[in-house]
Amino acid sequence: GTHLDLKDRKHLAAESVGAAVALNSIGDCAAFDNAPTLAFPSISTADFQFDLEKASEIIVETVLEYANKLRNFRLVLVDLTHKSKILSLVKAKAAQKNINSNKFFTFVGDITRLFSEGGLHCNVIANAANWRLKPGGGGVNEAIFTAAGPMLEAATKEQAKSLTPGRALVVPLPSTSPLFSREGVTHVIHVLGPNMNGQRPNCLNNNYDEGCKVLKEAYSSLFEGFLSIIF
Ligand code: AR6
Repeated sequence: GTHLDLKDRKHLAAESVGAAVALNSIGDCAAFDNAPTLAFPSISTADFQFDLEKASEIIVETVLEYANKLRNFRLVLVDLTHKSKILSLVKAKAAQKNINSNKFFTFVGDITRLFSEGGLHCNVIANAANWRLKPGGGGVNEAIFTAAGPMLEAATKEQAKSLTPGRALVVPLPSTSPLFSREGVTHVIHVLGPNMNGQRPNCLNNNYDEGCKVLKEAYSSLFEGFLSIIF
């Protein structure tokens, strides 16, 4: 017959994501497939309304500083669609700077389903958090807390009650969390970026001198947190 059951559909979906992945990561070699990997969303550029051009500059600059520090690990910037402006900007800038594409690449997919739907092994994922470290609020924060289950909120509370802009918090994920068992994610790193949205707390009112400084700190704290896990 011509009808596909759910399993077939899932399989096809995974295949099409897989094809996109192959295009995404031309130049990858097998040796890096199981390297410790941090997947991270673009901090502050959606709900927090941070300028995309400035953010892309900071991402590439900070990745460059860390990419040469260590041999065997990967940093992956993730966004939901192929139309993502931040992914295009970062890709172009990373190519200009000749960053090793085995160590740093962009990837299209849901950060909570990178292995199950995208075939990408990531043992650590970053979250664009809020200062209360609470679930909800939409965006990647809501997606990660929902996918991880209530144990993420509990594990987060054990570490801290709030977060300052520019800081990151490493949270080990209980093995009972679906993110752990299904996706192989062992840690979530919450990151609080600078906020340019007047409807959200601590708005910087377009002060990009301060904003860029804080975003740079946020990525540095994130990458330091990742290194503290893998070494
Ligand atoms: N997978 C991958 N990337 C995603 C996903 C996902 N499931 N969902 C969103 N993105 P945002 P912010 C991308 O708004 O600007 C929350 O309410 C998205 O396309 O999540 O730092 C928190 O509670 C964008 O590129 O984070 C805070 O209050 C990136 O993730 C506030 O929003 C970040 O978008 C933080 O705002």
